Amino acid sequence: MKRRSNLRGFYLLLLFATPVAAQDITALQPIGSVVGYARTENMVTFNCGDKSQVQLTILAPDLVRVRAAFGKAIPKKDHSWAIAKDDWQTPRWTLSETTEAVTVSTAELEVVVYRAPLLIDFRDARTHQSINADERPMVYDAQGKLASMLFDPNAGNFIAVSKKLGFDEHFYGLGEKAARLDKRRGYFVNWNSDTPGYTEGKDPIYQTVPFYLGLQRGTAYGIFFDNSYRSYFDFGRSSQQRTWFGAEGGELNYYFFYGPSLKKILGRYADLTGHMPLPPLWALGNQQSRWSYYPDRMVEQVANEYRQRDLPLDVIYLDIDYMRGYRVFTFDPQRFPNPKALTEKLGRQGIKVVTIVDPGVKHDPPGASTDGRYFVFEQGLEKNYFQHRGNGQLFVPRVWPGESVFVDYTLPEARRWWGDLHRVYVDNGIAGIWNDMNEPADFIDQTGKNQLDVVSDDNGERTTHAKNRNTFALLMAQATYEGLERLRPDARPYVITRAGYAGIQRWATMWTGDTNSTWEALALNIPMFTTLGLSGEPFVGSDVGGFIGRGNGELLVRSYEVGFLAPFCRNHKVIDGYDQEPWRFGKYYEDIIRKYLKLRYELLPFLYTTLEEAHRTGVPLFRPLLLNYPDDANTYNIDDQFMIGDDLLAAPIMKPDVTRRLVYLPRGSWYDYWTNKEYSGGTMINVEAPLDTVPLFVRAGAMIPTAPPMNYVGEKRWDPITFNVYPDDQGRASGRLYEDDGATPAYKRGMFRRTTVSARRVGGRLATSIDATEGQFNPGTRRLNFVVKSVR
Ligand code: MIG
Repeated sequence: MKRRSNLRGFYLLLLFATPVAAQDITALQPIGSVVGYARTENMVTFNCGDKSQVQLTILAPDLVRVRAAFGKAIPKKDHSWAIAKDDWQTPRWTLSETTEAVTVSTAELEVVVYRAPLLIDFRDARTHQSINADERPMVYDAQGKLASMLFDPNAGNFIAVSKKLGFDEHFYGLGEKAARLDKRRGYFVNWNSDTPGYTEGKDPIYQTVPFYLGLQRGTAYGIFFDNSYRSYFDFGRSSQQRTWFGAEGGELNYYFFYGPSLKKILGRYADLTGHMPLPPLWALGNQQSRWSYYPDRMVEQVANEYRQRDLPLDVIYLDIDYMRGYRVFTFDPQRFPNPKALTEKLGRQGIKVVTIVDPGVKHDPPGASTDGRYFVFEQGLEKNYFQHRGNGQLFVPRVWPGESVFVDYTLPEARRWWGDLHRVYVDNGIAGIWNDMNEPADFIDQTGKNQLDVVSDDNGERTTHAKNRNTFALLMAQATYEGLERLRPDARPYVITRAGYAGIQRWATMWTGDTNSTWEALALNIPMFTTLGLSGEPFVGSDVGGFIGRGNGELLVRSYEVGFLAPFCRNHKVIDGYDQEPWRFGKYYEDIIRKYLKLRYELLPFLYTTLEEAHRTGVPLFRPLLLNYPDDANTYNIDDQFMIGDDLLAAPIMKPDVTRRLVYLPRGSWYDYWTNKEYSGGTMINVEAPLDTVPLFVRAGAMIPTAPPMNYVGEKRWDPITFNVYPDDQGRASGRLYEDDGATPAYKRGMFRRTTVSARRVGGRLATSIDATEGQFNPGTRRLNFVVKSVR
């Protein structure tokens, strides 16, 4: 008996481990061969024997867009919710042809389109080496062969692109995935999903970013498959030769980015899908949340506790129980009778309040509830802004308020209305908005099946859920961001989101949803944050301490030892979970947490400088080592170390009872942050990491700006600003400091100050200098200190 059941377990395991992607794309119809082509100022359109068309658009020397339509002409209509820039200045390009191929060349890229079969090969224009090439022609499911396997058989035609899998090719990006950094041999689905308690391998989860980077021997390219339908990415899982991506419908539409550097691609991707704007500086402060702090007195207690214990805090969150019966844009009159008085009181302690706003609007017609009328439902219904099913019925999902409705955010006037509704928060002194449940989740059915016939206006196209699910959160966040911008034009909006699509960085910070309070979940923090950074989302974080389940002091401390360097640093806990504020496990743990929170505030000038770089260049602050060392293959799979900017390397402990670990230091020299002990890089070292110590290293050659420790942003001025000087082997170092008012959008008009500093050895001394300043912002007089960490 026993034996048999064991065996069954074994077979079950085998079943789950079998690496098959659901779709066999090799059985699908290939696009026809080229029979002719036509060119315009920035495009080449190929006509195929089967009436299909393929179009290349030359956007920049390193950016070419590929569109294809199967069995028909490329539609005139061309729209994407993700694209921020379409006014590209066409670079110089040429076209040449042979009997076999037509080649489009820019200064950096050569796109060879073979005629028969139609295969595209992207090459480096200087070396003529292939960077990325089709493994077979693009395919479409002309005969509906995959229909039975599709999530939504009515979505349209399955389409896919196959690329040759490099023998030594690594894959990064693809947004929010519960997976390791290198996606090689992985298979992923994109379909925004509410997945509480997810563990490594769970897929899909909350967000969809169909953008990935390929890296082979230091040379990188990027592909953004701008298709919001349920999509699939196979990085060599089902075949040794092939990587492919496809979608259940929509257009075959992708952008090809050529580096060769990863950082350059990230910059271009940010140009295309939008740069992250700067958040208010306080958003980099420490944040505390709980599902749910109520009534108002409890919120005050949490704030007081933080202040009495000398723990830094900038933000407290109000989760769903602040509302009157979960009605968004209301406050519960018993629990929060005077929200304005509350935010003012906390404001005097230097603490901001952020409220949650879910998409579910309570279905609440006049007379339906005994506790008053609900203007949001009534207005939205009257204006006809809510989603309907194909048969014209109002779509009524069930979420926290019970029966609810969702806004059709594809309607510009509905977005405006929704944004304006935030006046009630702004008038009550609420500093930011937290969008949750925006996959959108529906308790009736979390898969999305119950929503398939829901229609959105979608620019008058009236498309279904298959196209609109993955962009729902993007548009809701946009509505929220733009609303806050209109209501408070002098303040930078602050929006946090759970779901999203490519481009979400323009509107919101994100957090990684409902994690577990486990070591396994903590270990996922680093590959998830670094991956998000490589997917155009620089401002990310995870519930510090983990959301679901019961942690302990050790886990909480180790979690802060990662989180204190995450862009978004917020402790948050599920409603029925054991309390998790920094003091909950006793003084020993609290003291360590205080040390790291204080250190975060000291490092704010460095973090803010690096965040501004992310805003401007698209290169994230929280980085995998490979982003700084793309030609060092030792970095390609590091899931347990990260860097902040170019200079700070952290190697946290993410296992219980462990107080030592191996740390890989890339080439160059490094300083132990705590002891200033110097190490030569390019090797693995073994270091002590007792509970109160996260191994931290500074790159030799760096100058790290720090401020005095403080308990909230603005409590003290950044005076003095200390440049911590870590000279390299030649006795040189350099650094940067970015400053602005930290609150208003004036930085967009040049009201910032960027200071470049350097140091060099002159005889037996180290000479420091301020080399250049840029921008019109006047930070006022402040002392600049230079602290030299080594005498060499
Ligand atoms: O169905 O608002 O991820 O952070 O505390 C759960 C209650 C809804 C999920 C979010 C979590 C939040 C919780 N929400």
